[in-house]
Parts: sequence; structure tokens; C-alpha cells
Amino acid sequence: MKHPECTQQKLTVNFLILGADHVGKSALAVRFITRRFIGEYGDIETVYTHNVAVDGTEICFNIWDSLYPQNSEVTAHPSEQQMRWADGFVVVYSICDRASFEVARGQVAWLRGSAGGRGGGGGGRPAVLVGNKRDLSHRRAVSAEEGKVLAAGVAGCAFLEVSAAEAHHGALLAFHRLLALVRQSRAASRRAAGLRGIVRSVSAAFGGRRRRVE
Ligand SMILES: Nc1nc2c(ncn2[C@@H]2O[C@H](COP(=O)(O)OP(=O)(O)OP(=O)(O)O)[C@@H](O)[C@H]2O)c(=O)[nH]1
Ligand SMILES: [Mg+2]
Repeated sequence: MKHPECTQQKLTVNFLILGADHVGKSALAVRFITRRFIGEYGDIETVYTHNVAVDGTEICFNIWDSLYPQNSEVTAHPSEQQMRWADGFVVVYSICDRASFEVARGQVAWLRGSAGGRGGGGGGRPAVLVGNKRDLSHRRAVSAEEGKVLAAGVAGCAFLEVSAAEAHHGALLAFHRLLALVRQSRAASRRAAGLRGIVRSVSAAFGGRRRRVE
């Protein structure tokens, strides 16, 4: 999928929003991009592009606002196309909808490959688990501790509770936390690639010398 608005000089990140239906996936994406909460978003699946300057770097956020299949009896997982595309995942549930937390649990486990060996598509890519609708705490069905524990069991998974309805900063924090994790993970991959290069050169040098000695 091409994003013509993104130029090559920018750092581009592709974020896939996952989670059960009606948890506020679209509300969070729209809040982050427009700062607004408009109430109803309809059943649309779309990729938003949002450019912003962060610490002097132009960041191009591509945000795929997915749809969760209605009446799904088992936890639905991202498609192969979505998995190839995404650098990181925002997994959303509603703090007043226990079933949505179970969907999030299944998706997080699948991303990490721990769901009975069936998953693993996430390949260690970063994720943020978001408990949305915090303004509805009188109807809370999932404690903050449960969210924390779920995220803590997975390397590279952050957690936060937010209210897309109440304020802009929760959505801002969620997407920027994921950006930070993706940047860290890219830096770690670059370091690992550099190290592999050094190891290859050193072993080539020693291998060559050993051959000469033999
Ligand atoms: N009270 C409250 N309502 C919210 C919040 N976020 C979203 N909603 C409402 O929850 C409903 C679903 O929001 P959406 O953003 O459409 O949820 P979604 O996950 O994109 O839903 P689908 O795309 O249909 O799966 C809407 O009526 C929103 O107004 C929130 O933080 N608090
Ligand atoms: Mg939606």
C-alpha cells in the first residue's frame, strides 16, 4: 500500500490498530490525528496518514484502522497483508467490556506466538495495549492491574488506560509510546546488523589465517 503524502526524507511508521468491535479504535485514531472526538465513526476500515515533527524529525504515521469481524466465535487475527505492513500494533479494548479484553488477550498472545503455537506473526514487533473508555469507570469490568499484567507478560508491549472521549492526550501518548518502541527496536536491529558484520569480518580474517596455518 503506497502513501504518496510521505516523502523519503521522513521517518515512516506503519501502525495497525487491533481490537474487538466498538472499543474505540476509530475514535483513538481520529483523536490522535484531528484532536477531536466526533462520537460516531461508522464501520469503515481505512489507512490514515498523519505527518508530525518530533524532536526535529518529520514522522509520517500511517495508521490502519481495522475492523473486527462481527460475531466472530474465535479471536480473529490480522491478515497476512496487515502483518507484512505493520511496524507496530495498537491493541485496544474497552475497560467496561470484559469480552473485548479477552479479544485483546488473544490478539496480543497471537502477536507474540504464544497462542498454542499458532501465532507468532508479530515477530517481536512492538505493541501498545490500550484500555479505552476510562471515563466510564463506573461501568468498569476490567481492572487496570489486569491490563498491566497482560502487557507485562510480553516483551516490547506497553500499557495505558485512556479515554478517547475525554481528552486528546491519551491517544497522543499511546501513538507516541509506540513510536518510541519502534524507534528503539529499529536501533537495536541496526546495532545487531552492525555486530553481525563485525563478527563476519573477524571470522573471515581468523578463518583465512587458520587456513594459511594449516
Ligand atoms: N464513553 C466513551 N465512549 C467512547 C470512547 N471511545 C469511543 N467511544 C464510543 O464507542 C463507540 C465505538 O467507537 P468506535 O471508535 O467506532 O469503535 P471501533 O472500535 O472503531 O468500532 P468498529 O470500527 O465498529 O469496530 C462510539 O459510540 C464512540 O463514540 C471513550 O473513550 N469513551
Ligand atoms: Mg472503527
